[in-house]
Amino acid sequence: MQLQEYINRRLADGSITTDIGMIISHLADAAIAITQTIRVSGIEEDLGAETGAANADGDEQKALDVMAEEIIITHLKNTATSHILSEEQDAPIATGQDGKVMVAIDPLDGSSNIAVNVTVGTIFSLMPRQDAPVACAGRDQLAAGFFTYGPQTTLILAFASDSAPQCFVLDERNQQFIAMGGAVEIPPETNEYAINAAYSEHWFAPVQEWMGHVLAGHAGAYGKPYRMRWVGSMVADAWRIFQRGGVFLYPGDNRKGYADGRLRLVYEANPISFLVEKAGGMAINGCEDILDIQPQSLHQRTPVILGAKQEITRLKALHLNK
Ligand code: P6P
Repeated sequence: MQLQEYINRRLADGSITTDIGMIISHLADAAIAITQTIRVSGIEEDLGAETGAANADGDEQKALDVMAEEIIITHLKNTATSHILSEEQDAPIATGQDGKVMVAIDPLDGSSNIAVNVTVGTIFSLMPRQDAPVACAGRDQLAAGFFTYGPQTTLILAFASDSAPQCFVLDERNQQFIAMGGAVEIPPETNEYAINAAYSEHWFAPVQEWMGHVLAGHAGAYGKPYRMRWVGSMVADAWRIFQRGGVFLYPGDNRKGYADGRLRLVYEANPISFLVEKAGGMAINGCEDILDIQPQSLHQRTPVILGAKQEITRLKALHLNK
């Protein structure tokens, strides 16, 4: 089934509004345009090159960060999107549309990987318009999802009315997203984790203790061997978890400025946590569900610990007991 047919069926059964359906359709068109731009990166222009500018959080901007954002904003201009809340902008962009929906975006997650041909992606969150315009708590999102630009361009998407996310893959022969597999479910148990172990000296006690049990394998409290993956693009690690299970951790640590980790609540953690809970997993900041956090600012960070329910339950207990 093509994505537009999937959207049309949801419109017909009343589970999504016309505004939501149109925004998703336009985001998909933007992702196709970004895919085509990436395919010629390094041929016509090095899109992994730094622009010399930095985004609101001080991250070095790459050419593709800027181009991806421009493509997305252009595609959203003709929808019922009232504001765009972007990682690349200090403040929300008012589109001038009298729409009921705000869209938060990380236009190009993992952009440092562009220059080395590793999967990157676009993360999006659809929220009810608020006059501030301030982002809602993650649990109140209208829809959320992300695209990956890797060996294939893919999409994982969930609406508020869904009981599970749905995945799509771009058929580049006809530029159509095609539904793949059924309802996505994260198995409650796993032996695969994603964390940047280079920071282990900086982790706080709960993560240190959990990792001690994990690395102890059969002799440890969890009694089994694990394996580790770390792509350096959250969308790539998350996509793997939605396909074969696992857990992802970017916890807070004692590095200066990293008490709440590196990832942003509104346009990274919230959309992916929304998908994770829809898929039967858990997403916490250590002690509480990420989706229950009330955003205080657009670029605020949060520790992110998400995926298989059994492991996340263990990690939550370790945080609550500390
Ligand atoms: P580190 C990419 O810059 C990102 O925001 C996430 O996509 C990714 O998981 C993380 O940062 C990688 O961070 O500290 O390992 O480079």
